[in-house]
Amino acid sequence: MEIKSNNMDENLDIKDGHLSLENEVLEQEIKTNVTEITPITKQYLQAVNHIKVVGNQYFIGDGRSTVCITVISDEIIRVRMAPNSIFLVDFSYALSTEEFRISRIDTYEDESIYRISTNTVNCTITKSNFHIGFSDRDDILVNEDEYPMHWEENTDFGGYYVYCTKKATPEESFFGLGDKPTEFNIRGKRFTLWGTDTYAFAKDQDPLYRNIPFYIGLKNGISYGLFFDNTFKSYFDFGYQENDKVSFWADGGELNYYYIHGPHMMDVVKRYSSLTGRHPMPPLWALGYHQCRWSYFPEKKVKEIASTFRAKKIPCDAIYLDIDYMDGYRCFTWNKKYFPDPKKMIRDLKADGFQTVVIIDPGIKVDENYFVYKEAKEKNYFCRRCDDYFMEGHVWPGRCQFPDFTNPEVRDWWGDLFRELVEMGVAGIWNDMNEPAVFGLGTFPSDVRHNYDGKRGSHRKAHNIYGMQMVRATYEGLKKLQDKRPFTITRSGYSGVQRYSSVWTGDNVASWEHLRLAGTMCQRLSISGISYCGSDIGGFTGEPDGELFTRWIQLGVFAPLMRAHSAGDTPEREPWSFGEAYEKICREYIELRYKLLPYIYSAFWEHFKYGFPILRPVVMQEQDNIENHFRQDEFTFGDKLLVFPIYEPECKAVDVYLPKGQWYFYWNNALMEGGKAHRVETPLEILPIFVKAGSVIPESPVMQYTGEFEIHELLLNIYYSDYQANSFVYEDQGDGYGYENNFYLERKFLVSGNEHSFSISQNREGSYSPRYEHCRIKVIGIPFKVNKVLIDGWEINQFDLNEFKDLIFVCDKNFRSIEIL
Ligand code: MIG
Repeated sequence: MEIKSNNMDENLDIKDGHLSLENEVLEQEIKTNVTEITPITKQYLQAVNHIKVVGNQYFIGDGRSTVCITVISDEIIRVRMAPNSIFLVDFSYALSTEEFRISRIDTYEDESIYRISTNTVNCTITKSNFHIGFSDRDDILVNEDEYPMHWEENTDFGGYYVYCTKKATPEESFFGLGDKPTEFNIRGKRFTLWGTDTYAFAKDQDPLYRNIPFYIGLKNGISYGLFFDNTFKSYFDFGYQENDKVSFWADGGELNYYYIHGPHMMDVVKRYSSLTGRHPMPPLWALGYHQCRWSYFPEKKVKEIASTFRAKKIPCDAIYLDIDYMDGYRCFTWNKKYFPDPKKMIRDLKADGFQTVVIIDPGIKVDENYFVYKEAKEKNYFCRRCDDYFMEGHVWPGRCQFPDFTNPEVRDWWGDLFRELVEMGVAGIWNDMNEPAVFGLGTFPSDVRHNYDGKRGSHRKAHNIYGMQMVRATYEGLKKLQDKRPFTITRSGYSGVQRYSSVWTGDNVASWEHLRLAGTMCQRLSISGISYCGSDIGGFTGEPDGELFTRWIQLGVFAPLMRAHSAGDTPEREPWSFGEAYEKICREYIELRYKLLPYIYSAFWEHFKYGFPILRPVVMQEQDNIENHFRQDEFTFGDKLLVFPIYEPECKAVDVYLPKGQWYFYWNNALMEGGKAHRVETPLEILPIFVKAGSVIPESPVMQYTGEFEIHELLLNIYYSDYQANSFVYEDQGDGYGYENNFYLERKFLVSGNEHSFSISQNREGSYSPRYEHCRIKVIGIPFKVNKVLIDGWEINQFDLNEFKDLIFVCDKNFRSIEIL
């Protein structure tokens, strides 16, 4: 590593090779020097006049301000700006602990530029104007400043509004930013990040619940990501104000961003998820179908819903209790009139294959006779206003106070409150209202103080991470209290929330427009690091008709989280609520979900282990094709199944674009050529699903709930291709942490075919061995007449061809190779 050191900056003090910023920073927090400077409008970085190198950090200054550029990995470069050369405490709720690789760093300097290069990215600083640019190994400029970074004194609160403006080229597209209810490609739009309770939100409404300051740019076939790790209210403008500029800015904090190189969108998303983490493996049951409503009560009603699922043979794994299960909406209590013996009810439900998930909100009722309130009050765990008054506000329980989840001690305490629920057998926790939502006010006033993990801050700084810290406390508490994998679902979240929870898209509406939004929003969440997501099937508010509900169930099969939910003032809404014709189709699709569970579980593993998003928009498969930048209806689940959900009433047919390669239409195995669109008929019972040629798709028999019975063989559907293709199938115990200690099985398949033969090889990783002994192999689409089947070199004499010419045979689960001639 070649490091050139330039003029020393007197403001920075180096001890043992480390910058000692801590002390200065603390001082900065207590005594800002606002008064010494006359209020200014925007200030810009000036010409670079000194550069200092400390390890992989490059401090570049203009005499007043300093920018710190850090090489995080070969593909990730971090940029921070300190207007008065004093950096804030370096602390982030977003980052996970993954370690990165830096192969080498080179620097280059001449009169006009300073350049820091890894083996994939160059970060170039133009000295005369302090513009920062990023280019790839071939010197293709990928991203560059339009203006030098700038800021403005915040005379009301201290600190600075911080701004960054970059160039947007005419063909550039933008994606990401979490849950925005708008078109998938966000070019031409402006957004705010400030988590908000948005009941019955409208298309294009902004902001919604989540705060994900990460976007992806794509131009000329090259993609990059930008993660602005700043928790203050922030803004993103993608060519809305001026078509050729992209800006992001925040009301405070540090201008602190990560440039993430591609060139492929998949690389960008994977690297972003290395930075901010991934959802651990969920319990297998949590990938089944969930039934929710505001609210199922009393106990009799809950049991009636559960037994109707079983009587009608509609699979279901989870049932939810919304706020009415509590005593006067007091968290961690039960309404004993409605639920006299919750432990027994939960046990009975479990015996019938149902897991119980209960809601917990952040508002704690002010009530001297309520143990949670008393404890938190004694321990001083509630949030306070600037003058030390408690932060009080009305939510469901009436007058409430709110734990400060940004205090690690509060998080520990909160986590432990779940002990009784866990002992009762509750399997999952649903955290709602954690933006936080307050009736009337919307949210907390900005003067509310937070511990912010000892770094201190007002609600201006903590608002966007409050909900995430709540569900973190919930998740970490559950993890300590049980050996099983926690299941959590949250409404609010900041980047990194995926380490602790699944999310749902919030209070949507029973309309066709919202069905389409659900499809787009889940894809967007998925590429924004939050793969474990879903929408309220059927629409939360309003009333769907049978057709809309059925189409939503179909979409839901292909959402990582499949949950139906509805508001209390709407008619009941279960898969059987719309008459038999709809019920039949809903059942078939929920059954399809259960058949696909081994595939869905494998796609989740691919997310957890390798960082692939579960839902993948078409642009991610073929980013060079500019038309794909605007495709938002179809997407793949994992990389083998492409679906085109139907977003319109009485839709007779759709034109589905299939990415290059060959695909089989799921319903009749017709082979279709990719790289073009195909017209597909779409009667209500048909959701267009396509399987990539060369795929190995594991299939489970239909069960009424996961683990209902042991399987005695695993079905592998193998789709012939005349090219090589990889697949893998993941299995483990379905719960617990064995997988962290190699106790799992990852089967890696390689298939390849030509006009006369087709072969399948298997390699296994991990020490788990499923109980069944055999695989039933079904090979679809063989174009030649089958004469011979060899398993590990031995010819077998038993194989069948069914009426569709699928080749079917049974073999040992540990086969190494199969040859079909
Ligand atoms: O003020 O708990 O988004 O899913 O059913 C409404 C009642 C509070 C909002 C959630 C919704 C939930 C509802 N909650």
